[in-house]
Amino acid sequence: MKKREKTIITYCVIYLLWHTTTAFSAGAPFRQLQEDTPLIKVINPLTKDENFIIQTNETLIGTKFNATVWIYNVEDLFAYQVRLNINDTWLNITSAWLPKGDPNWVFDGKMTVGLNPRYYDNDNDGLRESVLIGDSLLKGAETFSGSGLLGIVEFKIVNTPTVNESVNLTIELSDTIILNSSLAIMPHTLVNGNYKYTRIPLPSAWLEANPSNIQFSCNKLAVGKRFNVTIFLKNLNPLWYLINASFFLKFNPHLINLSDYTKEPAWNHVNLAFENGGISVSLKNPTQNLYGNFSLITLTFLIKYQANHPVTNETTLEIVNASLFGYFQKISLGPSISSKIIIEGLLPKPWLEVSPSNIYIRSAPPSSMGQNFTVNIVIKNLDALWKLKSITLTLTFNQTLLRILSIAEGTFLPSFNPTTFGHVISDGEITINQSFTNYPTQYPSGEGIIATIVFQIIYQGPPLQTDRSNITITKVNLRDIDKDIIPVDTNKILHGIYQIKSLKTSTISLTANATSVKIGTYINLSGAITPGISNVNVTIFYRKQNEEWAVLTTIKTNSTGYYTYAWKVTQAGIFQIKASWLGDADHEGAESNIITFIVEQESLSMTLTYIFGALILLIIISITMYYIVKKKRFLKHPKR
Ligand SMILES: [Ca+2]
Repeated sequence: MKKREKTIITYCVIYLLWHTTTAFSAGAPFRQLQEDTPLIKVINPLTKDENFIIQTNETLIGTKFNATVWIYNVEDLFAYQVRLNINDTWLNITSAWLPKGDPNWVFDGKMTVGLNPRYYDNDNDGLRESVLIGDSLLKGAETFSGSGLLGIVEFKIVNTPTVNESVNLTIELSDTIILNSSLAIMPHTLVNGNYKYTRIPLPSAWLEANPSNIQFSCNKLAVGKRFNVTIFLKNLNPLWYLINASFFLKFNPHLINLSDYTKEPAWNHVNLAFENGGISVSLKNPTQNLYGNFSLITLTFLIKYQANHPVTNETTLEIVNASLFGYFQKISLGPSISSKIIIEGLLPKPWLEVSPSNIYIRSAPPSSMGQNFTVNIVIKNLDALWKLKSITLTLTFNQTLLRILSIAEGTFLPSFNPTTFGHVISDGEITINQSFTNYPTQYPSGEGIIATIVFQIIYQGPPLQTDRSNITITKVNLRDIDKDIIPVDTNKILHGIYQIKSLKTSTISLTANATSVKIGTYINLSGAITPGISNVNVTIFYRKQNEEWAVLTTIKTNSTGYYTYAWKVTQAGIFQIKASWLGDADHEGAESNIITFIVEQESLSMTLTYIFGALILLIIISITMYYIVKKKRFLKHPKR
């Protein structure tokens, strides 16, 4: 097509549009509702319908709002014009434009004539009561089919009704023309807009945090747990036309922290700012008119702190400084409803112990090889409120030194309810599992044995070598009836340590100077430790026949390892004695041979000697007396 020809056609269309208005408007055949014909409709962009309803107790003079004009179900649209008429007592048409750049525009992205709107103030009062908008494609351009935007008109409120009154107006379409690519006029249907302004206040809305109460009990580890709180807007009248909402959510940041949030899809713009003592939330530009009860945002919190039982902490999630705006006015709000977060202090934590925790074996090799020792795995400080259901624990040990001979279930948990018990032994590791078969009727509390393990010593090093194996509780997993983890006081877990020190051997000798002594006399005992070890204790034991061993004395060795002791025997009978020493850091102790000896009563000959001696004395005394008597007589009767 030649440029000149194209220009002529274009001018024809413009002429048609802009100079035949009166002729077509008089005809009005397009107002008849016909199905399948294109529909031209005034649309409120806030509500997506033809109603422009303002309800407020305020005087919104000067407030501007937009109306859009749409066409639906058109085919082969080449050019259009639309006139919009209002009552300029109440509204003024301040602006109108073709929505260039808007993908909804029927001629978006196409070359058009680009006509400017025409405004009408027929009564010359300075307020425009009518506007004509339209445009045309250039000849040969691809025409539009479907539904799209024709134009946008801006109104300003210039008058409002008095209190408790309403104003109803029609935003009227007239003089509408739509042409197809043959420049033929297409029949169509019109739907006017309705404007209603009512001077009574709208009911208040309110913000509400949900759930209203969240509680973490003393038998649940709360730190690290997350919970959600949704902030709802309730009772929002659709005539508010909500466009933004902001509020501050106050809480104790020592107890909880915001970790995440979920934005509602209706909001184009969400902004969260962390401030001291809370979060400020700002929402803008919903994609639709929101009303009724709906959620604004869902916040995910993380628990930072939990006190110890019985202290309980709580924080309110308090909605303060809420400010919501509708398209025409600030939204009136009733009192906000807060959430309360209660965090009960955590119960005292249980822990596990290897008992005995210190296994120290000293012996000369290879005497400990093949020997056994037993350790118990004990749970301590268990509060019934934990509602323990199962225990899984793992122990590690040095499998070159030790091996497991047996693992037996402890009596603690079975004393409360029936249990299952199992264990798995792999390389240097035992995993034990014990749990109640059903929900317990009585929860275990206190302390007791979970398992009894018998270890066998399978290696002993050469003398003076020490070998060690930790018996370490590497994993503990206590679960409650909800299968939640029961925390364990890891600082108090007591691991086991096994040590074996290989010693040098020693011997101890014992000799006595007699096999038979008389009561009241001494028997000399002596001996020596080999190798000679000075200044160590030797204990001498004795027993009378068929009686228990008793300690006779403890004495020290001299510088060469000898010892001596003189025992004064005070009791008659057959005695046995032995000596032993406990060993020292490097030597195994030893026990001597047993010596038997007799302690005799005083002998019969001795007794006779005494009697004989007494007789002789008596005789001497008798003879002496005789001579004394005889001499006295001689002195009385001299010279007889
Ligand atoms: Ca006017």
